[in-house]
Amino acid sequence: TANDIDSLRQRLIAGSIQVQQQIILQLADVGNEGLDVLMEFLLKRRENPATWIDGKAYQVLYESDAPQAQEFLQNNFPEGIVTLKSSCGINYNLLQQLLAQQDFQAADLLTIETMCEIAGPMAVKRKWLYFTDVDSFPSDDLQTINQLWIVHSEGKFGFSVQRDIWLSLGKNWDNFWPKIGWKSGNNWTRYPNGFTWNLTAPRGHLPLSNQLRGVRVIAALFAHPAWSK
Ligand code: UYC
Repeated sequence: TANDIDSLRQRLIAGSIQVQQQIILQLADVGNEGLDVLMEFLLKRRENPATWIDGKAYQVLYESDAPQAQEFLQNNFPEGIVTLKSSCGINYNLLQQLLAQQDFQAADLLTIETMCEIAGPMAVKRKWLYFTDVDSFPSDDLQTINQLWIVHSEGKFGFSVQRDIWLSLGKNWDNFWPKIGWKSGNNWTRYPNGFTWNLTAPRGHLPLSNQLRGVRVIAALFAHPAWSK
């Protein structure tokens, strides 16, 4: 009823993050009125940086086959809900789309490729990064990539999520790898099929950084000034 919808609307605005997540799932199940509430919610919050709660609401609309939802996204969020800022002319539209589709494996590959593109033609040819490449990455671009991952993964994936876990473990790599599912006992997780390419993965599981050439690249990533502002 209209009353029930209104109660969901109120709790969506005022609830804790856990409540908001629950309400979004309920709204997804009640037809057009539910979609209307989610659209109103996204519009109201668009002045603020998108969080994974916005991402969840976006995701419901994105996955809906209701024409009104598709039209709404086309008109209001044609490039998604994350501001795709770049200081080096990179277009993050495809990464946004892959993450909106929850194609985490393709998004992971594109993330690595894009970071090589930021580093320049030598890195693109080499297909991997030097830690000195990472030091000079623009913060804007790292923040865009990171926010795209966070917003479309219920806050589970992203470099800053990995960094927080690593800091909470006293920067201990041997404890970090098993914690995010990159190692089990003495065994490194095998690329690509050993990894979990969906939201059942451990927090911090994605994006991947190949450890074949040591920890310096990921250490440079975690030391980057992008995370401190
Ligand atoms: N791979 O094992 N990885 C590759 C990971 C290691 C290896 C790519 C992550 C350990 C080889 C990605 C882990 C190791 C290749 C990742 C992991 C190893 C390769 C594709 C857990 C052996 C072939 C992009 C830490 C013991 C390519 C890329 C090559 C590829 C990711 C082996 C994303 C997170 C130490 C032989 N692995 N990688 O970088 O470079 O090539 O020879 O980390």
